Amino acid sequence: MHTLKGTPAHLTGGPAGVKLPRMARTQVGIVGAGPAGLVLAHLLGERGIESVVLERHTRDYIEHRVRAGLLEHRTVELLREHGLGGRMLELGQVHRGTELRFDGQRHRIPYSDLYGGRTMLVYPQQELVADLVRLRLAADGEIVFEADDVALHDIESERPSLTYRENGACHELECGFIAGCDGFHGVSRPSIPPGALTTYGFELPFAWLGIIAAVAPSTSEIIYALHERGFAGHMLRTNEISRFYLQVEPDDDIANWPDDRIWFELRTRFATNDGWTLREGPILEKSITDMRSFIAEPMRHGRLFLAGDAAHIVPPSGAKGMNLAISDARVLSEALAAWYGSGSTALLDSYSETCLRRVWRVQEFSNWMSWMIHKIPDGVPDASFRRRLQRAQLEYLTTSPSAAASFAENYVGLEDV
Ligand code: RFL
Repeated sequence: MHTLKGTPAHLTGGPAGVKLPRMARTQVGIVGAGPAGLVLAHLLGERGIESVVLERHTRDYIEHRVRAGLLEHRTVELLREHGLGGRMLELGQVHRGTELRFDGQRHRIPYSDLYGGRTMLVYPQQELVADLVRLRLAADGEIVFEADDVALHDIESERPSLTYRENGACHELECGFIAGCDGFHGVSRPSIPPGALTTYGFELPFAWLGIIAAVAPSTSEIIYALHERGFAGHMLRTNEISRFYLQVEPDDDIANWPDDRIWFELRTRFATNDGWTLREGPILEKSITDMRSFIAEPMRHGRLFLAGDAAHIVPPSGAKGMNLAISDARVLSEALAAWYGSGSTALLDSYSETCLRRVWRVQEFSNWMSWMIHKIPDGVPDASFRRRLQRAQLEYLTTSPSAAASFAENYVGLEDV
């Protein structure tokens, strides 16, 4: 019987009136039902490896939480190959190029032509999460929604466990391994002893005010616009709904942004010399998101493996976070399959290094892109010098086929990193 060493007092019968936990077992305990956790649960299930996913929010909440929208070619292929992409392929929009705007001029980068015909797909993250939940439950997979007070125990031992509360009752789940897929603010990474992880990161001096508007898109391809007032982005969702971003100060308050001001800024920052016009409509949602870079190394401690935003955050400019999360899930599923198939630890041992090669490549690209498309604030050291570099970068990217090809492979997603 598993010991309860390290278990919080409220689960060991400590304080009066609290029940002892109910014990269950699984091969892989997964914390978090985001893209990383759900894709991992599917890939493991396909290989006959059991898992239980513990998610702190309700099903309804995670199926409506607005997040990312752009899927790399490689992500789409993975989901398709594993039978997870039916609805995504039916409803997602295929994209073959993107537009960079500066000085009122429009520059198209035909990334598909530049990268062997590979395309991107626009499909909202919450739709993908809803698909993955539905398919997992249909395959008799176990997802515990509203799992409160999830805690990790004995992660350095061969019998790690998870404790949590569901409807007030305490549960303990003994696991072969734990996958920490609970995002940047989850409990998994902080369960690793201080000193065992090296972390890297900083806050970028920009933030994004993001809106969802009930209006048809004014473009058929994503637009990244740099204006002297700051960045503006036109993303796509559906024929009736569009997503826009405006660069704002990191400490700005959404209360400072009435709808009229948002549309004025979007109109101004997107303005072109050729009479392009922006369609406007009711704003359904608005929020401000900070931009951060963060990486924790290694992505493993004992029998705990971190995946997705739990281990790394990239600024959203390159639209990569969900793609990285799904890539980690794939690598981890292969490593766990090798362990459960043959007892080999080789892929588990190389998991962190394998993922981090891609993570650092994507981190570099996302930072490069962030500094290229945002107005560099006055307070940044050497701001005027950086602005001239930014100009050289934009001119090179929009005039050199080699530079555009390099952008294309990073944006659409490198195959073999
Ligand atoms: P998630 O999606 O954050 O899921 C973690 C899950 O864990 C749950 N959780 C817990 N559960 C139990 N106990 C706890 N203590 C828990 N703590 C947390 C959470 O409720 C949640 O359900 O992490 P995951 O799976 O690693 O996926 C990462 C992606 O969500 C993220 O990287 C992307 O949204 C980033 N991102 C984009 N990525 C792309 O690939 N393409 C894009 O176009 C793109 N655009 C974006 C983005 C992120 C943005 N924001 C909001 C930062 C645009 C924006 C504005």
